[in-house]
Amino acid sequence: MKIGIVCYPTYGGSGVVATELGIALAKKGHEVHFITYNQPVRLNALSNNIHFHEVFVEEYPLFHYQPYELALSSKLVAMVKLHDIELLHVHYAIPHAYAAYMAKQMLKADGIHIPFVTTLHGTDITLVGSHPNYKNAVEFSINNSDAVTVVSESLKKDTLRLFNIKKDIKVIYNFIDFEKYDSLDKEPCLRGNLANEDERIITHISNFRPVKRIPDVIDVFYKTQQKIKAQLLMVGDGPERDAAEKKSMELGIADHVKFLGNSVELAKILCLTDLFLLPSQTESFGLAALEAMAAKTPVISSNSGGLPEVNIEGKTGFLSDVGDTDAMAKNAIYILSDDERLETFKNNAYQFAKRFTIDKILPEYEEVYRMVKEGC
Ligand code: GMT
Repeated sequence: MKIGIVCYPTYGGSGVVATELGIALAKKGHEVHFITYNQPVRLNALSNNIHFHEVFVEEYPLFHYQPYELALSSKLVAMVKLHDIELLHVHYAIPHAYAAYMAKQMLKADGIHIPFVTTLHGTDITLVGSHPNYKNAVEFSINNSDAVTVVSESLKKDTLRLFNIKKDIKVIYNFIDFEKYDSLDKEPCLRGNLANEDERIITHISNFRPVKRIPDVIDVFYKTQQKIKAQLLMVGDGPERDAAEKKSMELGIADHVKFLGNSVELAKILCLTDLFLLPSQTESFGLAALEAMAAKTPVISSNSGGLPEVNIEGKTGFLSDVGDTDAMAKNAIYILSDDERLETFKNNAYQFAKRFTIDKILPEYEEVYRMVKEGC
């Protein structure tokens, strides 16, 4: 199939899922066209089957806001015609589903029928999409998609609760390409560069937005390191980073907290990690937690959104109410205080993550593609 993928090309989970999906589809012989404003950050596997088309938005003094949806829908029309793309798969509703709907209508006027699949990722529903400023347009573009997928049962419930949805919504979980993680076992883990031998390594990875509750990450670590010698690796960047650096200085733990910024070496960082922290306010799935588990890392998380579908209480880690940093620290200490127990949690995390292997998830997307093509 010739598939056009639209996504945010950044470090965010929706862009990562879209990119990894495109790479896997290309490996299976599909022709994949990424159409977005920058080359996706994880798109490092250029091959004959992968194409990238950049959407340009000209600066024009009249425009207070540059019309990205317009440029995107025009580009979609042009690329569908030029490359005979058979379907579009848009990740994150705003504004991608809206642009795909417009492209579909424009192509229809030329006698070309192109279906589009919309995958909802989380904040496009729970935080931004349901805001009165966007709600009508988001609801319209979801209802006019040829198929709609969401990344967890929890997000399906939220979508149905927040919008008047007339379409079937299919749950297709986030996934992991285990090849990337399993091959790490063959490389030496450079733990010594980041921590002393008697220290545990605790990691948090995110875009440091308020929804990730970065101050809670620092709190949990602060309470944990009072009982367990440890280092905290803070990976990623975003609006909450400066305050977190300041807080770790004020708490006198700055020597034990390393802010590494954005990294494309997540698998390598996770392979030397003992425990992953994800105390988010809301998380439709928690791809970062799954990536940690694939690297044999147990997870201490909040119990919000889809996290209980990924992190299993007392098995792959522990879940607590949002903001309950005492409980999170207590559970972190419990896992980290005993080598044998830590090993059991690590193995459980890895085994459970296998349920989300790309080999199982990819055919689910292919099935949706077949369905919308046949319905065309
Ligand atoms: O985590 C973020 O804030 C980024 C966000 C995105 O849309 O890029 O991630 C969302 O999509 C991921 C992939 O489907 C999910 O695993 C994340 O849980 C989800 N984030 C939230 O719901 C906050």
